[in-house]
Amino acid sequence: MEDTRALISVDGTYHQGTIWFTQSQIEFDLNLRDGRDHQIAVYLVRLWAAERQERIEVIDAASRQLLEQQTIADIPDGVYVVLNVRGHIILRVVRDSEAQCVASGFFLDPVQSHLEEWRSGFFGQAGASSPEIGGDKADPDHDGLPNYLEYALGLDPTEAADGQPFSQPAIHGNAMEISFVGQVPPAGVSVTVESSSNLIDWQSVPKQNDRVDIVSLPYGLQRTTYTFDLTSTSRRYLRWLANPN
Ligand SMILES: [Ca+2]
Repeated sequence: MEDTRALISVDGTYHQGTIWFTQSQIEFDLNLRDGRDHQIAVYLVRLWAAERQERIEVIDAASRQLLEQQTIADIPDGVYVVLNVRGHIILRVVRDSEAQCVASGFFLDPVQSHLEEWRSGFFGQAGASSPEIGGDKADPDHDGLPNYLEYALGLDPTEAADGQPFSQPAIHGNAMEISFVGQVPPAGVSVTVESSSNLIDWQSVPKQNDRVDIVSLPYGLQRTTYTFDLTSTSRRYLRWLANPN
């Protein structure tokens, strides 16, 4: 009969009662090179009837400084010890009782999408999960550009100063020209522009005699220049939209 306290196999077909165990301590060397916070979990389980107490320590690999520790008194029938870590750390499981030191599983948070990485990179895990801060429509730097548009345009959503990436409009005869330098939008994201003469009726750009010119620049940047025909109207309002493809 399977012991359901044991971790389930990778293919999900059976419970596998395997553990690391020593008489003293177990160390995992974990080097997270992306500069971001990660959530990790260590699964502890008492598969046989020995009372045991363990301590989980997170240690900076370079300085050997103790960053965090949690003590688990009398390990129950399965517990996940969850920790938030970043950089190069040593995760140490230490025996705090007479019994052997054991650990049954070790889990790293799942691979994030490009957007999720962008979001947690700027806002941290707590901010990224808060709709008011990390939500697609949130504007925590109050520059008028919602997060998803900042993502699409390659801007910093925590820095209002870079939220005005557009040139001043220039008038040439019956045409108005405005340009924007930004990153090429990430894969899966489309950026479109709409214009209006009354802020009520909006139409996609370009229309009729409008023109859009895109010039590739070094370092993954591009300059997009919009030229609008003002023959039939004296006003053109513009809005930028970003949406998943
Ligand atoms: Ca913003």
